[in-house]
Amino acid sequence: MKTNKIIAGALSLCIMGTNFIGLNTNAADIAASGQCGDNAYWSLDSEGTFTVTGTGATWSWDFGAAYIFAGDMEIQWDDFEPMPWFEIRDQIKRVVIGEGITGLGDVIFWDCDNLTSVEFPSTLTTTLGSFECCDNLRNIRFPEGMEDIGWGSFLFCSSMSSVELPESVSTIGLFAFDGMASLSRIVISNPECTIYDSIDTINNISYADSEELPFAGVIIGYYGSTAQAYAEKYGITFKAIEDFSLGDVNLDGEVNALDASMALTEYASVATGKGSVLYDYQETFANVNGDSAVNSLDASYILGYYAYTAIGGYLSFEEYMK
Ligand SMILES: [Ca+2]
Ligand SMILES: [Ca+2]
Repeated sequence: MKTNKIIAGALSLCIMGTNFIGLNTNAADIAASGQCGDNAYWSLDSEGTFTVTGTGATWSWDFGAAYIFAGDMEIQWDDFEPMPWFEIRDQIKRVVIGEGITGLGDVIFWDCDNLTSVEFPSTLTTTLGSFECCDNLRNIRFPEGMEDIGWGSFLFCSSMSSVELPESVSTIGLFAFDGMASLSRIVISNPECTIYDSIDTINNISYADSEELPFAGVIIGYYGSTAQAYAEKYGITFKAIEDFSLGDVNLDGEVNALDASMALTEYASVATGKGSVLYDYQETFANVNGDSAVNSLDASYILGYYAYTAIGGYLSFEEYMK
């Protein structure tokens, strides 16, 4: 029951939004900074970029007893200890987590409604309730060392339509992707990922709605995976990674210029020393000629196949390549 109350509280607090503390800061030019972990520090610049630097995990904050119970709008403030930037959170537009940071704590970016993009470092392994109620957060790229998407990590992130998880993600906690109204697909590329066994682990709505409907989108994973078992248990549409066409780098069911552009971006990023921007499973779809690298040749084959199918070509990509 405790988790139910917490979720009810989180939802109600989302709805209450910025009026909830009655604050109206008009401080666009103020840069603020401080400590947010034993060895972690934060700063917010006048452009709205919030940066975390240092090493290790950030601290967690919580709303203690500051829950607004469904049907009972009383707030108990005694234990309310939000993150230090709580009152200026609407100024945060972009979050950059620096190399060396390994974990993001609970409700660290709670209800940052103007936050649209987040950059994670290669060192990050865990999140925990970190982005609850971020209504405009859209695209997240997880580092390939990401391991644990903890409890409520993206709860009520209502604008995020697609989530792709690298093979390194080994656990997805309760409510991690719950209440995500726009979510239409999630790719879980670790066949043995431990997915918390609840209909509310991945869902468009939350238990707070009266009906326990399953996630209305698609779960994409490998045959025989825990992702397939989870989808089947809760009546969610499942698509197998094995069934997508070679060249369909973003696994959207079509091979087109977007896929070619992803292959080219990968080539440019690797060639300039910035590292891979594709997950391992995406590279297998991008490296269409099966050599050692994703490069401009693959992009041109993808474009060629796109043109071929556009005029009615029906061979598979593999057959086309012969
Ligand atoms: Ca595609
Ligand atoms: Ca290649």
